Amino acid sequence: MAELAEPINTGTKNAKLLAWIDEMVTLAEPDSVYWCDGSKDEYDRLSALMVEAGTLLPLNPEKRPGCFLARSDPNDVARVENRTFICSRDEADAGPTNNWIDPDEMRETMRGLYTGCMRGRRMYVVPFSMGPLGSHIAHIGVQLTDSPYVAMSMRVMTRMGQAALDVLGDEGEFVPCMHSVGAPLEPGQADVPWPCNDTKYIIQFPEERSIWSYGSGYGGNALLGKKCFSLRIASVMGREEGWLAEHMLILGLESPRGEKTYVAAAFPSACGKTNLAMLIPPEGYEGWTVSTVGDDIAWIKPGDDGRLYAINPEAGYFGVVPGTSMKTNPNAMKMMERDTIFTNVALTDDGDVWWEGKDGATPDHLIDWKGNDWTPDSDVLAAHPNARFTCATSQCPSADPAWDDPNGVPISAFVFGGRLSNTFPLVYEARDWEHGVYMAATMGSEATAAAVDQAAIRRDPMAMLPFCGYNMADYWQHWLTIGSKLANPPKIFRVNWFRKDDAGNFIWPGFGENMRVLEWVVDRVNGHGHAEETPIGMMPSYEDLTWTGLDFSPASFSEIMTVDPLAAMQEADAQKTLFDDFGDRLPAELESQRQDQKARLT
Ligand code: TSX
Ligand code: MN
Repeated sequence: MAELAEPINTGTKNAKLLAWIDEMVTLAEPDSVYWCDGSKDEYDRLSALMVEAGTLLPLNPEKRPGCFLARSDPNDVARVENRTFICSRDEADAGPTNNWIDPDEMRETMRGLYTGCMRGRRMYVVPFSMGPLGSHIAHIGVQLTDSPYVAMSMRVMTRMGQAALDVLGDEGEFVPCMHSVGAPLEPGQADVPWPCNDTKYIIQFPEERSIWSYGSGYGGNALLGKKCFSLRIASVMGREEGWLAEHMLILGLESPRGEKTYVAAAFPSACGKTNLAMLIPPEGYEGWTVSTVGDDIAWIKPGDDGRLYAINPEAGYFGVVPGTSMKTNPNAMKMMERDTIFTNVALTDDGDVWWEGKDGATPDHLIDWKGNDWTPDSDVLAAHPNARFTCATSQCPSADPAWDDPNGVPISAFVFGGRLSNTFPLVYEARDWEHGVYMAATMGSEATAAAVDQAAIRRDPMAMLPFCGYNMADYWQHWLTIGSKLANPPKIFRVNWFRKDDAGNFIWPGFGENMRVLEWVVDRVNGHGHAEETPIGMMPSYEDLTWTGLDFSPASFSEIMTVDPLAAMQEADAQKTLFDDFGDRLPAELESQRQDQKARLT
């Protein structure tokens, strides 16, 4: 076996960290402990180790230099929301939209599962910074894990290693993140390429700001800096400290006049967030530049000037691969040409990767994500629909110059979107901050695939349903409070790229053409865009958008923008069910916004 040198700590005297590691080592009984320094050399040694173990397959260095393919256990392919718990002392603090178990009971359960869980394995100590090193918006975490795949991925996804320990210092605070795949090895027992356990728990303790994860090595279950820390725990920190942790992409829009505007946008899953974050403007927008700060998470803090400043706490992308092509996201395609970890895509005969939706012809033969032979006649998908690429932010061709700026970027607009076949228009603007919070709180999306027409709308307030670490009603109040304190709050918009005509076809061409909507958003926030007041909010007329290079008629615009007052009233009525779930914790402002909306529709 390839060996990792220097498995001992030389990096910190932080007493709280050392005591916690001692406690976890005693509990989990790993064979050895390795402190990650975050170097490229260490990354290379970790990958060599995993190639030997069969966890990683090196791809053809001519086709995909520096790239690897990992195939997960077929039962460990996505986040497990029904195994995810917010363990606050009081159940009401987790709220009706989160799973809850008493924290003492949960700690007992987890201690039981963790006992001896790392036997026969090495524990990696993974210090990391969420956010630019030393940024006043950033925070430090330390993950303990028995998965080298996780340690390696954390180097891509975060600022990981000695540099994070240096920021932590001997007295600094960190979020402890305990992780085990839950697959101890008996002496002499052979390992498997993707160890995991059928029993899975993803636990957040909001009061002590800690994370305990067990049984999964995949994505948000295991890369604990991402959803667990940067959204669930950080949302709690943000409420206590007066900032926002949001499930948002951040993009920069520079006009031909050199005016730069930053927008943060929240969408539920399967709406193409990464594609929007890396959008390439269409024909007619030659003088414009769209740049990417982040594609998934934003930490947003009020600045001294009464504006909001955002950082992307992550340092890498963990993006869905299937559906990505030169048409949907050329920047992502370029980004994953090298130094990328692919998980659960298909393997071509010449050592490259393939997935459904990739450009070009479908190969005659592949090895599918489960490791089986595959041909176009096979009745299974070659790549898992949730197959991912793990790749450094610095490799993104559209990376914004300020993506690593510790001060963050000023946010001028919040955009909230969903996948909605009818009723909801292409774009509209909130009347004011409170109205915008109401619009965002009631947003929703249709489940993908499955039912074709009348797909059920799943409410997903601010796209935070699976990610808010406390009572969603308190979170809405926090949004209202933040806005009320801002001298210059961002404008709030809703968009819907997914409206369909009577024949069931998408009306809007989507992708790069979304730039036309973003230009109107930029115009509005910079004070030179026109809008009409309507019962649901401020809306553009046909002439308010630029149509150069696109054949989109006023009739089509009318079809995608028209809101049937009866359907809008039904929607406002349906929102009551959502609000009622929160009882008297619902901010009165939101019910009053709903009533005002109904009154305007009457
Ligand atoms: O990502 C998407 N975006 C945002 C892009 C910047 N997708 C893919 C969603 C699944 C992840 C979209 N799909 C978008 C969109 O704006 N719009 C649609 C719907 C659509 C799909 C295909 C076409 C038009 C609209 N037309 C043709 O392919 C020719
Ligand atoms: Mn996400």
